[in-house]
Amino acid sequence: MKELRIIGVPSDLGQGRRGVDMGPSAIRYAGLSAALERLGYKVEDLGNINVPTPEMKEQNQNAKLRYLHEVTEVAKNLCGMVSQVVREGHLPIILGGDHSIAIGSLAGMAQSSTDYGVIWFDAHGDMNTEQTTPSGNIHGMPLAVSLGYGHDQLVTIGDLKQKVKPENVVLVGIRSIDEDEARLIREAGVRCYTMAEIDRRGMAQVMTEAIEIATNGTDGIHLSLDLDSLDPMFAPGVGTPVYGGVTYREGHLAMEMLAASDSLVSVDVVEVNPILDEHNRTAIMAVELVESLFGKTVL
Ligand code: EXY
Ligand code: MN
Ligand code: MN
Ligand code: MN
Repeated sequence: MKELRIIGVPSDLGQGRRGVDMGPSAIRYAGLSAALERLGYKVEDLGNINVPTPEMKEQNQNAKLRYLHEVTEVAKNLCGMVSQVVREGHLPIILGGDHSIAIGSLAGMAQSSTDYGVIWFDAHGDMNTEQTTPSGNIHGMPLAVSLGYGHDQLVTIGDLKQKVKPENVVLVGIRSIDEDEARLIREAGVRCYTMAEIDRRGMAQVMTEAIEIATNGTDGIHLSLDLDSLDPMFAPGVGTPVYGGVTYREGHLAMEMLAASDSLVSVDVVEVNPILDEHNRTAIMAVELVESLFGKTVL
């Protein structure tokens, strides 16, 4: 059983609404460490990465990508920390923050020389680039960046330009994609399980295939868990909620199947926004999903 290392990344620089920088605190407050210890893991919390607050920064108003410089610095720091944790033989649990932080997680995993696949659990594709972004928000781009598409400053973080092979990447839970973003998903050759496909074929079948794709020829799976993958009924505390999402049980089933696959190498838990939440229930949901992911069962 690997030891677990928690890394907080209190960043709200990759998107437009304040509050997601409080995600790591909210998830800790919801009892993450204790829950994992109850499952028998040795857990160490490494604290938070230093992230500037938007008020400190004079944003370049002409810049197409908002807070490009700051997001890059945060990702570089996280990259170093993740690769070190993995080299020490531990499994990193990275708490966001907005989804732009996954640029650093995946760069760190790539640097650690673990050959991994990715399951990107999200309402969104996160496959925009500098050319296609409708918002300038970098949290809509981290998967594209990790596949080598996008701003030079972002794709060159870490040793390799392409952090993961597209044939080992799957999107699950998708229901909101921009037009040009859809084109890149198809071009890149990433398998995309939309909510429509989950409705028709069921989460069990979809996750069986997703795990197969992400583990095919790799050492394991990085799960990038965006809480907006869930329906807002179960996870209201997110910045970009979209109706028609993954249900409570579908979410747990997916995590339980990942636990049973015994292939998890690292995980991001992102986009929890306590300001938009109701009594911290989205952070509590996040902790419950992580418990299932790390093997919690009823019997
Ligand atoms: N596709 C939209 C954009 O690029 O601005 C919305 C992206 C939301 C991304 C969220 C976190 O997953
Ligand atoms: Mn902040
Ligand atoms: Mn996302
Ligand atoms: Mn999302």
